[in-house]
Amino acid sequence: MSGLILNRRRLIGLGAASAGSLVLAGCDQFDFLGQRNDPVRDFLERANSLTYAAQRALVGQQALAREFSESEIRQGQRPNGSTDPRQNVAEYRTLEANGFAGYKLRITGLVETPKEYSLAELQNMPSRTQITRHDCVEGWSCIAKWTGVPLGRLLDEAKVKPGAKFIVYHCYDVMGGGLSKPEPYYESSDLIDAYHPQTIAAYGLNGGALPVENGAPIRIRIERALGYKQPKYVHTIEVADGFSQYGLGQGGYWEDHGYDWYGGI
Ligand SMILES: Nc1nc2c(c(=O)[nH]1)N[C@H]1C(S)=C(S)[C@@H](COP(=O)(O)O)O[C@H]1N2
Ligand SMILES: [Mo]
Repeated sequence: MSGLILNRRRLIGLGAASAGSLVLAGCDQFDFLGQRNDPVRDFLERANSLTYAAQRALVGQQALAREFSESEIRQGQRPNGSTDPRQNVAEYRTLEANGFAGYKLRITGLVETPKEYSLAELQNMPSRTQITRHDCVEGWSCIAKWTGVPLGRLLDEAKVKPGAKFIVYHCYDVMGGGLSKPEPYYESSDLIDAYHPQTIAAYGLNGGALPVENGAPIRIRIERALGYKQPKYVHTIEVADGFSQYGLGQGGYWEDHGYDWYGGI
């Protein structure tokens, strides 16, 4: 897989450290990176593959993200990005108005048995709770307690087919792009991150239900990745052999607008 990424991204000898500090400058400031031939975007893109290869080699495949104690939770999880899809997504508005009783989390794509889970079904499955730190590229962090179903269990129930390489996470919220070409938020990960023991489909935050502003009813936590790789408002988890067919082809809404695909920390 890293071979594919290295080819596609034309690895050249750029310092991962300097790319990292550039990324830390922030989400919102990078809106201009959506422009295809922006020099800063090109720089980030070339640095990506190096970051991916270097980080995968350094951290090992199943290294755990640091977990914290209850006393280290200092504030609520700061809402960022989309915080209320009720405003412009009718389907989401209806689901929320009914306490998400009609919500289904779908597992589709390269699986032997496509699955659908209601929120209650997910809440009745064996869960995992973890206190971790969320790092946004805008330069802020929050320590929070997340509860959810290990994603690996859901993937196992659906039985991932051979040939699967990526998981694509589809969200309800629409980021822009106009009426003719709406851009729903989406993300993707490799199978290593999807099956990582701390990767969960989360429905709980700091001991309560996950609020709308933080991604209700389900958001994915991939604890060794940056904030934008933590998709909120997820309705479909699609097993795929590539991600070029989704969105603008870079593996996520923010990736389509210039961010690193791997986004590891
Ligand atoms: N669906 C969706 N997921 C999303 C976003 C978004 O706008 N829409 N923003 C991302 C970014 S940049 C961050 S930092 C976190 C914010 O999560 P929070 O609101 O729970 O703090 O969600 C990520 N996942
Ligand atoms: Mo973020």
